[in-house]
Amino acid sequence: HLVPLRRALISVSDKTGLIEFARALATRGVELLSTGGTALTLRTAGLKVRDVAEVTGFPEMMDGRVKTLHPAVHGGLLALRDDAEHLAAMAAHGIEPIDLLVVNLYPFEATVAKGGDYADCIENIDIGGPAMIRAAAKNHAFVAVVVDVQDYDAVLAELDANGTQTSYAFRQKQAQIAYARTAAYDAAVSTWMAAALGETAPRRRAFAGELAQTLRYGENPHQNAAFYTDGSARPGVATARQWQGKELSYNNINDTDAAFELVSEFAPAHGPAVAIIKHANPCGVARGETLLEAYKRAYDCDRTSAFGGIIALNQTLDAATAEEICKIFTEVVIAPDACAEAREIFAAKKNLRLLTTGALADPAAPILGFRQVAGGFLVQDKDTGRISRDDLKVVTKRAPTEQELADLMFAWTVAKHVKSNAIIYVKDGATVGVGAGQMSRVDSTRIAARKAVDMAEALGMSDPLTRGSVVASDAFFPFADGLITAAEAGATALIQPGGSMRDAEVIAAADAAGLAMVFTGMRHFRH
Ligand code: 93A
Repeated sequence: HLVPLRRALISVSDKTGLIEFARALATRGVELLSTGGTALTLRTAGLKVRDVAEVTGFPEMMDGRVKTLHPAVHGGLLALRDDAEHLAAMAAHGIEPIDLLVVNLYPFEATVAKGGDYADCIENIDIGGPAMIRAAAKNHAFVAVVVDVQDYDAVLAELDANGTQTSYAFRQKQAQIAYARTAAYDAAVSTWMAAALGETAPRRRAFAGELAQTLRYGENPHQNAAFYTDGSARPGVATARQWQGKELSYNNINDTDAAFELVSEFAPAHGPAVAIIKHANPCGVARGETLLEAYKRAYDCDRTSAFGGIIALNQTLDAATAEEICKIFTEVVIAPDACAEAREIFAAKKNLRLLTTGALADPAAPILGFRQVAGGFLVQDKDTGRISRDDLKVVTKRAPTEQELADLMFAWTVAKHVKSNAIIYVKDGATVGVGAGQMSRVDSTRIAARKAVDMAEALGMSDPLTRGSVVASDAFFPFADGLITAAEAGATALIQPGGSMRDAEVIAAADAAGLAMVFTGMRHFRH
């Protein structure tokens, strides 16, 4: 049913668009009530406004911690207008109905994001605002609530469509949005406190994000989808600047994240690195003397799959690499930065999306990972596990050579970013075969080797690049068959966690084939 809008309480920290909106309400005959700063802004603009302090009979006190927490306010928001007892209580206590509540909260998230100290963040936890929002939203049978500057125009449109009244459908929709806001707000406070406590274990946490973008569709066109950001400052797809190209799709965002998280493992100090991603798995990762060389080598791992892929670079995109990338169809390129010349080269490719992040992500920084199951979420720490050469245990008669060791470490780093069962062949700092997401480890080993043979044929080489390569396996080989397949493909050294019941058998097979093998003691499942 329609409810006339006679009185509005406006209490906003973000004063964007406030004066125009309040004036539009006043013009429509709406009486304005406001808290200190908001009232001051409105009065300065020449608008007539009543102070909440006048309504409550109490001054704002305790640094503003107590300004609207009063029955005169909450009664006005919560009273049922068709309930005789409620109406009697209003009359007895001089409580006036409030028909519209406009609140945006103390900028808690922004205070955290800009590195506010503990006391600063605490002071920016809004209490009165959420209390009023929740009260107004509960009473949406009679009260409309607005928590976002973006919704001001919708309120005015609603009033104009209904003769300065609000419809039930409108109030209900606004109430739903209001609870999303207070839930996200409290989740941000809890998340910040967990961090302040140094708690990394995902216990008793609330999760919420802010809607960043409604997506055209989800993984498939018949699925609705949206992108929510959690307000963290981690460089990546959520915080990147998009220079050109169409809006990112659901799959683009997912793949771009996988690409950038992988390439962020390679510190620029150790030279350029490039990762090409398809369907969230790398189809080529390489280092090079130059970025161009790294890109070409990554591309040569699996040219077929690289078509329509997503490319991540660990340093500023230069013109030469941009030229080379333009030779085939690519969906997205993400890098810490892109030089002006490179951006100009890309400008000719209207559909290519270019994202810059300002920096690489810190692979060691603790963050949470989520997965949905029917009826709940699985939450875990992101896999930040890393090993150094000192952690490796040589288990074969032959120890890896220096070159093999370097490649084993590279392969192991890539393996962490490949869906299990993951098998990665690497030669001279470039993947030459990736086997991903198979239900059996030996199949991943075979597929990667088979693809290397195909690539060799395509490149006109007599031998597949797996000859003289090393192999990483994200989890232990349960049997010797996978290792034997790798050896047949030409691998000379292996890296794997170890820990199988049949380790002795696998080690014996490695020794028989003259392979060097190291155990990491750490597993990198990724499902
Ligand atoms: O400190 S509070 O939690 N105590 C309150 O009673 C209260 N009422 C409204 N903060 C409170 N507010 C918040 O003040 C609003 O949510 C809004 O963000 C802000 C507006 O203050 P001003 O009008 O003085 O700029």
